[in-house]
Amino acid sequence: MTTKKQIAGIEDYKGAAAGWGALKAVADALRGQMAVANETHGLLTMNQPHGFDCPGCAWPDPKHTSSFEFCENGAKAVSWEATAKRTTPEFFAAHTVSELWNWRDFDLENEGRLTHPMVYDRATDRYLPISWQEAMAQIGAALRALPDPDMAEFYTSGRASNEAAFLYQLFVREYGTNNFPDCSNMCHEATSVGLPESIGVGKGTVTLEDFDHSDCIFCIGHNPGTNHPRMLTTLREASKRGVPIIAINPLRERGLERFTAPQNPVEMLTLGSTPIASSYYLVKVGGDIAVLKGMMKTLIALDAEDLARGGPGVLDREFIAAHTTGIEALLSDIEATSWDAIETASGLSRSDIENIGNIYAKAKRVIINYGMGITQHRHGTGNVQQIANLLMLRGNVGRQGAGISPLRGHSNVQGDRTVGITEIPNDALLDGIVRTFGFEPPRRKGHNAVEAIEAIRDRRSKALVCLGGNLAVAMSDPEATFEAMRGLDLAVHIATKLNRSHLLTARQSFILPCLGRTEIDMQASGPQSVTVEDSMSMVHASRGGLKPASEHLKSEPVIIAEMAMATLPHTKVRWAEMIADYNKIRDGIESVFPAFADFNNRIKHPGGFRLYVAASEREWLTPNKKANFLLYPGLEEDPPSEGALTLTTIRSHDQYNTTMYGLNDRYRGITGRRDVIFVNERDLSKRGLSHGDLVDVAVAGPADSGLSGRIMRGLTAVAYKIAEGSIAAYYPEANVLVALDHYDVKSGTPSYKSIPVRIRASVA
Ligand SMILES: Nc1nc2c(c(=O)[nH]1)N[C@H]1C(S)=C(S)[C@@H](COP(=O)(O)OP(=O)(O)OC[C@H]3O[C@@H](n4cnc5c(=O)[nH]c(N)nc54)[C@H](O)[C@@H]3O)O[C@H]1N2
Ligand SMILES: Nc1nc2c(c(=O)[nH]1)N[C@H]1C(S)=C(S)[C@@H](COP(=O)(O)OP(=O)(O)OC[C@H]3O[C@@H](n4cnc5c(=O)[nH]c(N)nc54)[C@H](O)[C@@H]3O)O[C@H]1N2
Ligand SMILES: [Mo]
Repeated sequence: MTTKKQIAGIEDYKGAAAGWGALKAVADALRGQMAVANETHGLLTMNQPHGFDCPGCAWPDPKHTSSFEFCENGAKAVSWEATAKRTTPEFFAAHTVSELWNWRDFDLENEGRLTHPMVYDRATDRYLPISWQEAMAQIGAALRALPDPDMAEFYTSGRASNEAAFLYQLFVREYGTNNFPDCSNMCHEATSVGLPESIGVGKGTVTLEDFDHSDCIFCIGHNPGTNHPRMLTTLREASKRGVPIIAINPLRERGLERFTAPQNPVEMLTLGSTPIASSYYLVKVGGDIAVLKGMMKTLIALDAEDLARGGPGVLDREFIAAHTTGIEALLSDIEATSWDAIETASGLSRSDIENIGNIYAKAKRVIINYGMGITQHRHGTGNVQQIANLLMLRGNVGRQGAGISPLRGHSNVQGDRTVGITEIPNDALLDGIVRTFGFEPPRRKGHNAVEAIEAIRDRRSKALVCLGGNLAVAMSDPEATFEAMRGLDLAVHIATKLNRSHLLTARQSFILPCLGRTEIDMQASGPQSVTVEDSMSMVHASRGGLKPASEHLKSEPVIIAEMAMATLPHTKVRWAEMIADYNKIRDGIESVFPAFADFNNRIKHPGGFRLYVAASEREWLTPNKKANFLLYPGLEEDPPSEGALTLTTIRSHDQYNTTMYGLNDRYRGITGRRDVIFVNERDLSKRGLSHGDLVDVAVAGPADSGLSGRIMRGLTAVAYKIAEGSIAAYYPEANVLVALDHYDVKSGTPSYKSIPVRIRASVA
């Protein structure tokens, strides 16, 4: 490789993931953020049996949490919440909303924790303090004034606890709508829609213990070093046992290549590291279906060879016969798919794919992990279902050491769904509500995230309540979304920190500050715990230990209950009782969802309990009571247009979704900036460009798809180890390139990871 020219803030990262760099990064993040007295307590009780659940990610805690499980990005998430900085009424008095709009997202949140309920005053263009009582009275009146409850949207971000989410869906359903756009709609919706059709549950089937028994692990389209760093410990153990770990990703991610455990002094002092992925395949963005079909093709060929030799074959015939339907159609689909087409769509050679297929065929117990690289595509649901097909061909579902493992995003996004945050409620949920609370919830389908924004844009919806998150910035097409949200009659944000969504003011706008998960939640019956569910269906308690950031904060359950009481004069729900003692909320959850039987007792057990996942036991909750092989016609999500590249949007190491902790992306060698685009060197030179050049990125046709005319100017091109034909930029900045209607039709998940674009030397 030629020596790269030196560009400010861009260099190759030479170290392993985690290690000293991680410790230094935490020290940097903690500086100025965390109240000194809080520091030790905050970090040391994280993910401990009697402490709080880390708000960072949804990776499960190991059974024996006796040793402190260190994670750089968890530490950042905690220090960001436990910061000593405050966003006070004085701050809002000093800055108009129009002025704040021009601040960077980083600077808005960096002001620290919100301290008082605030209401927008159009005359002065400022947020002014308001009493809780008055805020609730005005919100209740505004919601009651809507002619139809379906004209309100109720967004949930996945940090909300089970207790908060359960009360929220109860309030909203008693109010009369199923409009529950949530962050899951932008995240793992392809899993929630795809897996129930395949295996009857919309969740992963593995447990953390399965990783100890697996003899082959796949990591497809996720970046554990940054987004679920505690997973590296598990992968490292597996790697030391000699388990092949196969990464399929368009970018070379350092966290998947090598890892130094910060808890392991020997590795750190010797600067040693454990290799993680044994094989790394740079698939083209959007090329996963082709790889998966290529692997199945390999498997089928190996099976035929083995049968011809008189062997038993490599397909699990017993499993297929006893548990599945659809094998014939799948076999003909795979047969009809040519290697040429597979090579073109995946960007990998036939021999590479055969190699992966061979490793898969040899292994007895395989786990496939996947993340946003799989779900955020126009064929996201198809991707998920092809993963299920591949696993089912060898019976790799519902037995020890094997299974499907979607890595959830927010720390309780899976739990929120379990306790009723869904725009498509099933009868069991609705009947459970009738049985327990005695009111008739609406049964018609509500809006998902994209539909909610469309309804707001078209003025069909007039009110938006957000339980956390930063919907406007997280959503595709910010221009359309921003304008839509400015046209609302009512906007209510329950939040810990100020963000851009709060600045999109409606006729009436409120910011309601809440407790974070690290803080003591004191109610009439004493300090309260909440519960969360991780990626592997483990439910456990979380109890904060820090003094609240302000005496005016309320917990999310209390805010929701008070909003419900202010909105619903004839409510059937005993809100006051439930928020005085969260055990009563859990009694309600248990009564609506029998899977939570003996809820309050079971969470007393350190580490909690696992919810029953039928597919893990080979019970298939599909309409035909079988696991189904499902087809995806073809290989590509969009017909390639001449000269176009496919853009994917990714997270840096210093961000949590729309929250920026800093401007570095250490493992990718980027320091102090985010205005970059990662491009393969050959794609640069084909266009007469080189490393460090300023480029513009514009969405490529087809002209009638609503995709053109979107442009990002003046990004610095970084020659990077990325699949040819694919480029990557940071989320959320690159959302200007994603049209609102660019999503998976089956699940509504925006296709943030596959945007056809062209690049050229910048004219800015
Ligand atoms: N520190 C930190 N932790 C987080 C978050 C955070 O922002 N910061 N966010 C949380 C949330 S909500 C979520 S959903 C998860 C997200 O966790 P990830 O799923 O890891 O999310 P992304 O950063 O979007 O990265 C996706 C990975 O997919 C790859 N990729 C992109 N396109 C494709 C493709 O077409 N095919 C394949 N095979 N790979 C592709 C990218 O190169 C990248 O490595 O993390 C959670 N944890
Ligand atoms: N281009 C592109 N777009 C994407 C993605 C992508 O990969 N690419 N990923 C998508 C994904 S996977 C997701 S999950 C969404 C994320 O979408 P969201 O979940 O809406 O966004 P976050 O950035 O996680 O929300 C941050 C805000 O949450 C609030 N907050 C933090 N902690 C708490 C708390 O304890 N309680 C309350 N009430 N509020 C709190 C703070 O005010 C903070 O500003 O973005 C999606 N958008
Ligand atoms: Mo997510």
